[in-house]
Amino acid sequence: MFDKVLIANRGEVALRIHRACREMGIKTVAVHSTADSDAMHVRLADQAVCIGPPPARDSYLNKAAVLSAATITNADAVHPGYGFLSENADFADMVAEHHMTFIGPEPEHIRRMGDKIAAREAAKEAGLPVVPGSEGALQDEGEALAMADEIGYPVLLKAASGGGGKGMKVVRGPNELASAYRTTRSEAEAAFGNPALYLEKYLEAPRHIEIQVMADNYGNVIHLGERDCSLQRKHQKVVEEGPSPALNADQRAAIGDLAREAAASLGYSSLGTMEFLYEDGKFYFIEMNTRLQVEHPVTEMISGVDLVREQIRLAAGAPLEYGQESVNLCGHAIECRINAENPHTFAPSPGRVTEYHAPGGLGVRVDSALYSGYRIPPTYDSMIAKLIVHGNGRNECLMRLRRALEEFVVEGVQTTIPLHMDLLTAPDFVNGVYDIHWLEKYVEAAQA
Ligand code: MV4
Repeated sequence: MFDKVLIANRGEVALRIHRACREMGIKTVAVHSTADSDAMHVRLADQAVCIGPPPARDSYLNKAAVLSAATITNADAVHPGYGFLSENADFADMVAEHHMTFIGPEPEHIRRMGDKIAAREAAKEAGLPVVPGSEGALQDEGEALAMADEIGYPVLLKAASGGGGKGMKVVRGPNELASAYRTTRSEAEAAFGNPALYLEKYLEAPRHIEIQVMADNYGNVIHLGERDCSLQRKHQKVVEEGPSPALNADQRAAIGDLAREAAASLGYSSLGTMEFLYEDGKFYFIEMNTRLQVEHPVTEMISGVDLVREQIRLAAGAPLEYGQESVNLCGHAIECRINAENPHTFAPSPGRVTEYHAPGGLGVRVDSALYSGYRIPPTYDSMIAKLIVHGNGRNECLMRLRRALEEFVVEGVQTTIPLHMDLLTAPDFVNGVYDIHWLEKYVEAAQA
């Protein structure tokens, strides 16, 4: 096992990784920008190295600075967390070249899944259902037109290097296609340096359901059920839950087995998440994430598995300690992402947290790096806490969420806690009846 892990991240996930390391007897190194000298992850780690000025590209995204910090502190592994360098295959290569272990999958798997066209082809080959669409990159407008004609409108043009909602355009008829093709292509070129596009049938009102998989270096793979992440706004998830209110036990087992078999046939190792759209009882693979995800606590609460611990063990070459038959999903979990933002306009609200009190009690978990007196820098993501509740069923979770949100005190900045309180009064949310567009419409209606 590793003796010392460098945590190449900040905020609540840096703390989450530190906690797993501590429980495993692994020493930790924090890295931080000059904006984060007083951050909780810096205070708790065994060692800390300042790696640059506030802008992420000069600090948390600075590969050479992170690698230097790992080298001078004698770390034997690097955990990238999520965001930043977590899905950067070149960085994973560099970590290996420096005789350290990247805590994640092989760089080739990161690279393959980062190219959404290659990911789609890989998923297809691995036996996963994909959305009807093009094969490989589109050659020109003519091919796009012919393909759209074949699968039927509406279609969605997607950039090979996109993901997270960037580089996509819905096309509702043939007259719109040529100009959409040209603008999406030049936007993709400008944003990602890769103009390649593909095309899929556009699903109008699906749910976003993702499967957590875990694979070792010896071909063993298990899945830990699904998370329903349909409640999102501008491609930012707001609430995630598991199990999905839309699935029954048979559907859950079927898609879980498919994801597991696909990961095995890909030769994948480490934690991974397969993202699907779900509409009219059918699943369609869209992307695979090769990192630890923000919403991983939902799975941890219903499975009892410490995903970060397992991710570290797998990277160290340890085998999975049990098979699928030992996975026992229990109860229900819901996560609310709490951002330092105006709860109506979503304008960022950085600044000093004058008072902080986190809720507790049975079935309540708070993942946050906040403390009373902490100054939230304006430079980074506005998520400041995740409130996760676990209960015997969905209704118990909703009751627990309401009382935990009532207990939560964050003074000095605005937060999205009131939005989560409001959501608990929305019948569609309470009944679990929502698709990927529901929250956006709900927020718009509230603003009108
Ligand atoms: C889609 C889709 C409908 N049809 N693909 C958005 C981000 C990227 N990960 C894939 N996305 C979508 N792909 C087809 N063929 C709708 C979306 C989409 C979406 C997906 C998941 C969660 C939220 C979303 C919000 C808008 C659009």
